[in-house]
Amino acid sequence: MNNLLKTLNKASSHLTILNKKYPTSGKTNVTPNIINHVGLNLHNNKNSPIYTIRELIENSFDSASYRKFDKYNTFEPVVTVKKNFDDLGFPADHVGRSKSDTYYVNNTHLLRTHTSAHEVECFEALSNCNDHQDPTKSSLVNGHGYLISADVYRRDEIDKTHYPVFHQMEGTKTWTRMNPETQKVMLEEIETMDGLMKKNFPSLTVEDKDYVRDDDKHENSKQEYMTKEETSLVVKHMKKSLELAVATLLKHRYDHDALKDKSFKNPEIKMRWIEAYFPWTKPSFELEIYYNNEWLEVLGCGVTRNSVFKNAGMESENQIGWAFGIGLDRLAMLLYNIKDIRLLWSKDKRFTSQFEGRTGEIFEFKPFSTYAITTRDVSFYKTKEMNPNDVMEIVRDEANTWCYSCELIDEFHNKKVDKTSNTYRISYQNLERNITNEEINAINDKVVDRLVAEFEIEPRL
Ligand code: FA5
Ligand code: MG
Repeated sequence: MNNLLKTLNKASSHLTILNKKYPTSGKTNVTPNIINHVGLNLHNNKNSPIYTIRELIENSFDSASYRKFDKYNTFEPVVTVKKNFDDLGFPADHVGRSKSDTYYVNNTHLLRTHTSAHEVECFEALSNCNDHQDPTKSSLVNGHGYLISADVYRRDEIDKTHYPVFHQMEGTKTWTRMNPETQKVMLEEIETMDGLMKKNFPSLTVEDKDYVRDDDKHENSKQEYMTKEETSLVVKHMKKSLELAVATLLKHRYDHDALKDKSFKNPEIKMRWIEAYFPWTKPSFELEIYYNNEWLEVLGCGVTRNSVFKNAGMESENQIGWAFGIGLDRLAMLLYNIKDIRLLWSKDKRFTSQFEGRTGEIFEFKPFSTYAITTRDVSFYKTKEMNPNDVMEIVRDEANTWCYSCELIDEFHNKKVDKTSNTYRISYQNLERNITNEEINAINDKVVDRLVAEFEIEPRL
């Protein structure tokens, strides 16, 4: 693996992803292990829980909409820096752009870090659609939206809720302003969604401050080109659509529990809205749900910025709309009670057999025996700047799914030698069998060798 990586980064002038050849550059940091995940597309695999979560959310969005959402589920993951960051207004110094957070193919291309990378091209497609009932009119008058599901890639920490590849669904809905029909359809849809909520989720409570800021200096204020009333209407439509989608998932799980256990009572579904920041929406929010005695963030969203419409060549002052991005893997883990994110990728029969032929169902995953977790501490003096994500990446590349977690557990400055010491604790576990100490030592030695070769660390014994 070590040599392969060197080949990728240094010697080889090209690398191939999904049969396409890309020239490499000094910025290239995508590893063979990551490239091996490209094309697995769990969101399109009927036997993966990710597929079911996607489908249930898609159905929920269509259930109350005048026009069904356009679905995009096969976008390839290599995109330009322009699509992933520039078009969305990411500032030049945003941490998301750094090599320690993002997998770069070369200077101009990367593995998308979120499904928002496809917003602009999907808006371009939307702006050319006609209304399905009246083809003389643009579909945007009465509202038209799209849903994109895809694999996304982030250089991140390693633990049981983080994996460098996960899946997101993006969605937006957009209308033409200043048109009496627009407002009527928006209000009708809100009413339909309200009706569905009251009927299907009588025990749902939502904590929401429910106001729109009208203060140009505030980061989360309404946009200048929209009125307060319009903003309010778009936010309301967005929040209802998202509450309905998430509540639908929870209900599927509770219905299953009730079927298994006659005394099971539907718990109260609790959600809350928090203010957030994204460069391409304003105002922006996050939705959290209360599940198993904890508040969990499930999605980010907001009112689409005028600049995004403009970048898609639309008559930007004429458009209003919302957008969201939701993580499918964490929702799957939550609803099926899958405790380790690596399991989603497992080919072990004890995992896959529980999902085969059960598309569309949410149920309790039955955990199977797990194997020992073995820990190794790696201590060293740093001789140059390094980011914890760089260490994680080397561990991930050498150990692949055998790595359960990796964390920086100690850092101190030794005044006598004027050096900073770091200790990382790496936990190894194979989900499918026991691994021997020799196997673990071999991997751990490779990790240390790589740290010496690439970061000139001085190992401490
Ligand atoms: C985004 O990625 C934005 N693109 C979302 C968005 C879209 C906002 C459109 C506004 C408009 P964020 O980084 O918070 O935001 O990720 C969105 C969701 O993806 C999170 O709420 C979470 O559910 C999931 N997620 C994020 N990081 C991980 C990870 N490492 N592993 C699993 N799921 C993750
Ligand atoms: Mg977030």
